Amino acid sequence: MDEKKIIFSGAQPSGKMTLGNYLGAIKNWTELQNEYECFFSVVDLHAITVPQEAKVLRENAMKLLAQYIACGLDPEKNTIFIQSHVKEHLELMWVLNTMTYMGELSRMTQFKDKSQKSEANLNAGLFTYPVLMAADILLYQTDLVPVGDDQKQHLELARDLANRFNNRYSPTFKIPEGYYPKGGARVMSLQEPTKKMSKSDSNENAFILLEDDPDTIRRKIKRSVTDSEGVVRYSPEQPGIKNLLDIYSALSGKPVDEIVKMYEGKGYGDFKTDTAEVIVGALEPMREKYLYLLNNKDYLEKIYSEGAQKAEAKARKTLRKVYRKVGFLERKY
Ligand code: ATP
Ligand code: LTN
Repeated sequence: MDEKKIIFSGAQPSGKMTLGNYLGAIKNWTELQNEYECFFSVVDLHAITVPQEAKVLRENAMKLLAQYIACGLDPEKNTIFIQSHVKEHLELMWVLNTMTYMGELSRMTQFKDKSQKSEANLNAGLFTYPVLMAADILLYQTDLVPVGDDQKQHLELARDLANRFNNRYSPTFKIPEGYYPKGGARVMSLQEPTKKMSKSDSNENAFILLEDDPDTIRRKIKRSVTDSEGVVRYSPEQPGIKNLLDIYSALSGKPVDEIVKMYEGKGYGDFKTDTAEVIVGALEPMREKYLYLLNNKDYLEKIYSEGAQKAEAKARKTLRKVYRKVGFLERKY
């Protein structure tokens, strides 16, 4: 029997999950879990490249784990774990650091963006962030990496590093491929629909959180920025309406054309009310499960502990090979 192909992905516990994270990432993961052997990590080591308060980071890591499961990732089928629990990620990162060129890292657009925004915190971790991400991926001999297209450049580095190591020593790492959402599903801000919906936005009306209650969702959609055309149409000139149509379509499974037809001759009021109900209908069962899971800390701890053990066993194998090829002495006791 053919072995299942391997998937690795992760999200940072740097805030609360938004509808953007769900439609751009986790929803895809749930669709892949039956066909592949999957590793999904809460990447807390990446999160501290931006200052975090310890208590909040711990809470967010637990919440993100609960969201993974509430959104439909089955802990029986997948390996779900906390990145900082598997130290091999850091050990492989060190080796890869010594093979990564400064020039490669300074060309990364995420680094350029983030370093401009946080000049006061231009730490080395922000610079080597992509090398840690490469280590995450390569440790598990990953075939496919489902991420939003903002991560393409980082994935390219992981591929380059894998090839570089394989050529310098001998074949060791699988070369991973990216797996991007169909149609590039990028959910936009509800307040400035030309910018992506981001959990770190200072305006709470700009995003919908997976943990928002139905009334909050209705209020945010009602206040979402549209335009003065007054016609529900899928056009780049109406980015607010276009974004709501994309969300409506992704969550209901109805094609955009069909939704546009349903609102012919009607104003934005009806369309917004119905869009809000589609979102509430999709998120409410997940929110209930999420709240239930958060009250079951023992269960969550069991999942992440078992996950770390499974992940470690796989990671250990790759790291042992790497250490041998690089020329480190083997431990004898
Ligand atoms: P921030 O919003 O603070 O910039 P982030 O949400 O982009 O952070 P992660 O939590 O690491 O950072 O992202 C997890 C995944 O969610 C990534 O694969 C990313 O591509 C995807 N993602 C994030 N925002 C959106 C969005 N608005 N639309 C679609 N996908 C998104
Ligand atoms: N940088 C990623 C999160 C991440 C990741 C990974 C994604 C860290 N390590 C490995 C896929 C594979 C982001 O989505 N912001």
